[in-house]
Amino acid sequence: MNKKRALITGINGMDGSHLADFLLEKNYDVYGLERRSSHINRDNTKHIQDKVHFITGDMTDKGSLQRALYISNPHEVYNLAAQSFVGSSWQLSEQTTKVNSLGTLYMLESILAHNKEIRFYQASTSEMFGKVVETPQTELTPFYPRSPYAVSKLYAHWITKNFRESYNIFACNGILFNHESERRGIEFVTRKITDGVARIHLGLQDTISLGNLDAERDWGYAPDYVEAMWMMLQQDENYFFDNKVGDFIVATGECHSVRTFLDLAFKKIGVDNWQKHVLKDPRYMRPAEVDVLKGDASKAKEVLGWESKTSLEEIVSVMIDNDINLIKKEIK
Ligand code: F7E
Repeated sequence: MNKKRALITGINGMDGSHLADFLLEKNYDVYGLERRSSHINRDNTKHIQDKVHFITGDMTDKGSLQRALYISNPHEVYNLAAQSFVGSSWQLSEQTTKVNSLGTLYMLESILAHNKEIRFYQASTSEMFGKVVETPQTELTPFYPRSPYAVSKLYAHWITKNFRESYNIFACNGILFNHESERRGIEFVTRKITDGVARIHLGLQDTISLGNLDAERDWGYAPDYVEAMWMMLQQDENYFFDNKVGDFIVATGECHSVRTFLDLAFKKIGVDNWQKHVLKDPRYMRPAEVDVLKGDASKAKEVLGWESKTSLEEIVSVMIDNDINLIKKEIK
């Protein structure tokens, strides 16, 4: 049987690289869209560099998306490329909107023109629930975005749904709650903490500067979550169109504060009283905050058979071990 082909945008990001690992394991031909730059960052994909077909492109350049579809001729497209850091979306609101909203529209239009049979996954986000109107959040909970990032993703969510309903294409929105791994970018709070705690453990620094410690998130493990993305696109076609099962919450159903994350991280290096190591820095506070998110992934469990497998303790532990090793190599 011919191998299945998948095109992943944002291949070098945390999710893109975990999904590439997962699809290679499943014997897919994996194509990855990456932006041109004088220093391409393939830290997350260097272990699979020889297996992935990299294509230069940009979500804001429709011609490059058409070209990527022509080269890869995929069965499945996973749209993971984004300006994904909420904190920067106030400073970069236009770029955030171009990449996240228009980029998704360009990809959908390109798919329609290339081959309507392509199955499309859109990386939607729990940030769309923002100032939540009910807890836990389900696929039916109304949205209330609280950042330019969340607003841009809301457009992408609805245009994906609209293209599905208008053109009958197999398109899914995965509404993923926060998910982390050792490949997370250093600007996100979990990795910032595990990197900082690792440096404190190794005697390289004394403190970590953070913003709002009371924010609560539903944190899962990225490798578990990329499996849910894939499962969404494997649904039976008749079932998919008859039952309109396009959008799925992917979450653990548990929610913890940044403070609890700090507890777990410092406990891992044997420190109980971490308060003296954490400084509150107003630079990391956001103009509008999302206080608490908690997802109900019952539909994903029922329809896809998906469930989160990794506990927050395990995630923290893997991330800290990884950071300690990386830093040790860095200072050798
Ligand atoms: O912030 C608070 C911050 O930047 C989490 C992205 O993947 O998940 C992610 O978005 C919380 C916020 O992630 C610092 O205010 C405190 O309440 O790790 P984060 P995020 O904004 O939740 C969603 C689902 C996405 O879709 C996004 O793409 O932690 N916080 N102190 C801090 N956050 C950061 N970054 N840095 C701090 O110093």
